[in-house]
Amino acid sequence: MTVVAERQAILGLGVTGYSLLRHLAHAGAANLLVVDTREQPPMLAAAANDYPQVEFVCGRASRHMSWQGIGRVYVSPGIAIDDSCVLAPARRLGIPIDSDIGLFLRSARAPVFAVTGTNGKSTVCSLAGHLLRGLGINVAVGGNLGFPALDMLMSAAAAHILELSSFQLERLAGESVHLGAILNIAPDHGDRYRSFEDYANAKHRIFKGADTSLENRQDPLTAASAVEGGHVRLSFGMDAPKGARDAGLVDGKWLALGSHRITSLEALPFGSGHQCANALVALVIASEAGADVRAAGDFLASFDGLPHRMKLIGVQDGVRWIDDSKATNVAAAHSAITSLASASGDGRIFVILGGDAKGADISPLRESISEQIAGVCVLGKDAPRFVDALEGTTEIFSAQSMDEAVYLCSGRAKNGDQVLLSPAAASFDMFENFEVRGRAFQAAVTGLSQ
Ligand code: UMA
Repeated sequence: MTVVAERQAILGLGVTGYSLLRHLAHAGAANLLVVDTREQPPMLAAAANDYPQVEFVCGRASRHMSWQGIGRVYVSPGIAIDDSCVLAPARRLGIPIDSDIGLFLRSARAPVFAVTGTNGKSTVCSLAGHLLRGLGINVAVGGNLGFPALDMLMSAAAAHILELSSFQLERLAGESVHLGAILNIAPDHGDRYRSFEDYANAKHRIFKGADTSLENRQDPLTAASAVEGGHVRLSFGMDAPKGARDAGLVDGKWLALGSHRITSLEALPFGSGHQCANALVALVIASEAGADVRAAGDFLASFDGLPHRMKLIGVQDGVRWIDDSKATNVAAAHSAITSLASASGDGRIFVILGGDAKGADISPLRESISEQIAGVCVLGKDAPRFVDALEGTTEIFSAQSMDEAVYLCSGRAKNGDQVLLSPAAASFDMFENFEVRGRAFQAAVTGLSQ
């Protein structure tokens, strides 16, 4: 009898789909099918060149294709499984729906330390990786931060640090991680979830079956319920650690793991804000991964941060320009604006806001617009919603492009002022992603001096 290997399909040909194609082809899968609803998905040219034997169905053709004979479909995170028209026939046929993260978790040989949360997860994962490498542990870092999870399997790491978005978590079946952390939960992705509760539930999926759960003592929404918590329940927060493996601040200035003081805030290039919380999570992860964290202080201090997160990108005529393009939701922008205001004394601040607000309620941002915020420039698809939400708080002006936004702010800002790009919205209405938006901001600022 001849055994015919089942045909596997990949839905989505972005970063994730291409990593799935590489992984499955490398594992010897024959007869693969790649489907994408876009006419020209980003990785099509590269994938078709590398895998000429694979069938690609893109654009309009994807809506009329037959799913008969497909044994499994791996769906990219950008596709909402319940609402996808192209996936509807596959669902009707009962074809198992899988994901790159499910496949990664079933394949990984080293323990997986997974991090989710509305904000800060890429920074925490990168910082934990920096810390572990510095402390002598061979670690791979990947997931939602851009390096696809399956690519981590190509190196022989002793531990995997995995950033997970709600989109990736929502489609896991029985797979679990060694340690799952939730940093914070605030409204985001309102265009994808029916309710905030659905979004929070997707985040909490990280705790299911985990050996260890790590929650934020200052954010009750991150707390594991009695049924979801790992065998070991750990926490972090800006107060003193509760247990020997918890992280916290002692006497308001010592970063500590249990009773061990690791380093003082004075020795670090950041204050007691969210970057301190990020450092506390990284400490717990490094310690749980087996590192001796007594020497962690130097590595926390030498972490340079990630691009497009509160990065000073230039000083022109005494005006400081700060790129926080990664602030794609209201909570992130609120935190950026208020922390910059509290660190800036009386200096005036201009803020560039707007883009695709993903259906979010923008009105909580009114609280961020203190007297120091001398003006708000709005741009992008939801600019009128930002104007409505912030009316009466400060001067509000509109721009049609990033160049114009920078130009309008430069005309108002004087020596000693700061201009902050922290949009509180996704970038997809005007840019390919938040990185391209941040680079457009940088280019416009550079252009001011030319
Ligand atoms: N799309 C289609 N048709 C398709 C397939 C995709 O229209 O057939 C659209 C999606 O609706 C989406 C876009 O194409 O708007 C990209 O979707 P994708 O699933 O192909 O994305 P990838 O390129 O594989 O990138 C994904 C993550 N993107 C999303 O979840 C939207 C990346 O996170 C992640 O870095 C990458 O996998 C590797 O894991 C980005 C992101 O914005 C940074 N994440 C969101 C966030 O952080 O808030 C969740």
